[in-house]
Amino acid sequence: ERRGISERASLDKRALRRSFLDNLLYVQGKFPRLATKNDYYLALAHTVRDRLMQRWISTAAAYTTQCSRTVCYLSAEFLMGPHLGNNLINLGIYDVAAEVVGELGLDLEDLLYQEEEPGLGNGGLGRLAACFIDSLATLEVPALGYGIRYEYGIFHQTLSDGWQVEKTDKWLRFGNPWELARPEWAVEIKFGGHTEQYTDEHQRLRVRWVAARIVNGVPYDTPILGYHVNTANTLRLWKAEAPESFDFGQFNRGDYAGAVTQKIVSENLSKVLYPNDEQEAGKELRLQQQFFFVSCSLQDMLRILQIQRIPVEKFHEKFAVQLNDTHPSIGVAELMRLLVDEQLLAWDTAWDITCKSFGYTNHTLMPEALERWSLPLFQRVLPRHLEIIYEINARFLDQVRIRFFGDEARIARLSLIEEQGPRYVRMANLACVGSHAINGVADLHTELLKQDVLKDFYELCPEKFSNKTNGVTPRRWIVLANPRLTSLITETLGDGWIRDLDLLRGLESHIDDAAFVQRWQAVKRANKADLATHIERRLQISIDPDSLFDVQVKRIHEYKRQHLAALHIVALYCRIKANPNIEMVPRTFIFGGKAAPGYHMAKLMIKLITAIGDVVNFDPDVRGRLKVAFLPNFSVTNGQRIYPAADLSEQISTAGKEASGTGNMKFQMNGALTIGTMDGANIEIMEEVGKENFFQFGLLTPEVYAWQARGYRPQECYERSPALREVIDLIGSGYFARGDSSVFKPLIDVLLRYDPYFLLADFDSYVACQDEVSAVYKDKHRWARMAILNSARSGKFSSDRTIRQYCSEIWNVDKVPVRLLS
Ligand code: 26R
Repeated sequence: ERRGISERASLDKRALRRSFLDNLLYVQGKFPRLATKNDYYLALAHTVRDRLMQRWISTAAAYTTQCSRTVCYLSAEFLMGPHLGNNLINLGIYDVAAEVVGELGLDLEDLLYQEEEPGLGNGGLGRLAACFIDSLATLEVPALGYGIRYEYGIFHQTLSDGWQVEKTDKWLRFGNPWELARPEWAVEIKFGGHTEQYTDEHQRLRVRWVAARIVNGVPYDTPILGYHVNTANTLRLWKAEAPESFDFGQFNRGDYAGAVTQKIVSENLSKVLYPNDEQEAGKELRLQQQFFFVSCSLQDMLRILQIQRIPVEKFHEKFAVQLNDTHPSIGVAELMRLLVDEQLLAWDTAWDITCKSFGYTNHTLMPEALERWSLPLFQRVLPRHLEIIYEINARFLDQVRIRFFGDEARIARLSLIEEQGPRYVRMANLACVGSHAINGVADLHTELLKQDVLKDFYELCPEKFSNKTNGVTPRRWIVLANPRLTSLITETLGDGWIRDLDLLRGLESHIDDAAFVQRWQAVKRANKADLATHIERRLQISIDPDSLFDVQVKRIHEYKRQHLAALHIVALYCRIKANPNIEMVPRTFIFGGKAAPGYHMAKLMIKLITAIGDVVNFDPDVRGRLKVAFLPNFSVTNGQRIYPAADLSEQISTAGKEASGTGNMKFQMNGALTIGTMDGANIEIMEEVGKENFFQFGLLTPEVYAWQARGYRPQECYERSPALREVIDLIGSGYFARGDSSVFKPLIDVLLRYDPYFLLADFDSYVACQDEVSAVYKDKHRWARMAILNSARSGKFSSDRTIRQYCSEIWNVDKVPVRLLS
């Protein structure tokens, strides 16, 4: 053993084995013959956790003594995925851990699958936050992720008769070895009540917020280790609890049940993650959740300032606070309240600090996702914040009036308050006014923000706007998810690419190396065989690993157009039925994704896909050439099996609708080719890989706008295209619903009458492009070369690149290397 490093933190194999068995005994209280698989998982998790502690403490010590400038990433969602495998990789002990458990007769992969992933996010936005947290640690940047410790994460999806059924996600059922509660840093959060004016001892007029209710926020910390560095940053998630000190008796004298009710009401705050895509103007609990975690986090930052003896006037020098969409944007008003009402700073000083602290990232162009809160609701929950927002607005609009003299329409659009009809607080406007930087998440998205959604703010302050194209972490999405590809790349290039993904360009020079191409094909074939086995077990349908794996995994939404892919499958099916001997490249269509529980059309899209599968998979005429599999409960865990096995990545949103997409990048890295529209980051993927290595189709954004302006008649597309007509008529006839024509009528009616996402307009172009895909796939060697080039040119889409840009262009933070304390 090295001197100074205790056995409990040593990375050598003997020490790991001893810790593993020790933890089984002392943490799980089991001996091997009685231990369950989950006991073994937890013993291994604690073995890894022990080794994180030294790095975590060393990191905290380095940041505290150096008073480092720190990124605070505020996000209502962190979709982290399982921790164990990622930590093994980042510690560099994945292989030795596999040996240790292997020698005890266990299988590491088996143990990894025991972990219930923390599904504390809906999709893209939450998973982006997780990739960013990984990259920040790997780049050794001081950072804290702040969010909510939901007791129930995103619902678990099952299918019943092809329909989505939601089950609650009890992820904490067997405990969570990755978190530490820090009750000593709990904070108090106020709700409701009223405000009062008073004069302080200097005869100054001040405001006091007299709350109706107080809730405690208790932080739960999870260490986030970077890849092959000592940096272990913190993900700090807040749990709501009823305060012990709160005197319920005062309100419910002798009413014990009433006091218990109060406790339940308090704890409801962090009970459940809201599935998005729901009309939510009336969701009081969601506003309370947002305020809860934002106030907890800002108060925590003030505590950190105090510990480091930094004056509150330097808040913005210590912290760069990023708002992940508008969900945490109440932070602008809350920081003003903390600085003005509690720290007693002058308004102008406080406002300067606030604007210099915040940055705002927008993640959607969908108008229904722009958050607003009705005034009565807002007033009821946050009376003081409404006053503060009025004051911010009055001062802001004074400036606007001077710049745009007499332009009342513009003033109404910029106002933080929507005044036409029922009144609302506009959270995107608050975020824009209170931030020094505003960014979109792909080139096209940022341009559309400037021209459209945030046009008025762009015209007012163009210098605030910039683009930061999204990225994903190659540690989870290549190294952990695709060990076969990782070995091949590392044997070819060395392992530098894991920290510097641009080095994948080195693969290009191997494209004419027959042995390399053959190994590449073998990796993909093995990954496909694994997924085929998984699907056969789960869904009882046989899958041919040599068929083209055509994959669409993402949230189910009309704008993402899973139903366009469904129309294509039916078109192929019609060709077979018309001519059973037709030559056709065998395809396996794999779908995965959750529909918001209240989004009926999305649920019907799932039913359509499963219903098509139920016919196509068993029709003898098809002779196995088409298979359709809807994999239930798409999640980070399932994604890790799916991306590495894909041949074709479906990125087919209506142009101008998908802000970026990040799944598109995970597919590309793992050597899938993309069929896609010119939307979001697809455009940048095509720029990187070249047109000749990308299957592009569909209307461009300006064409979509032109069709809209002209008055789009989907019925005309239907009448003009015989193939489309056949497909629509077959679905409409009830063929996929045992003759019941009513099942898919709502979906068909929307397409023929309105088709707001232009499926019918893009159908012919999509089918023609898919025919091109099949033609290329027949030439296996050509396909492999294109796939290799896709991987080789995916360096831009590492979240390390994205985070470097945030660090230098928005946050102005530098890395702080950490020395291990012994
Ligand atoms: C307000 C409520 C209705 C709501 C709607 C939509 C809440 C949350 C969302 C999710 C949005 C904000 C989201 O996840 N956006 C996705 O962000 C990804 C990361 O930037 C992008 O890649 C993806 O294109 C975008 O849809």
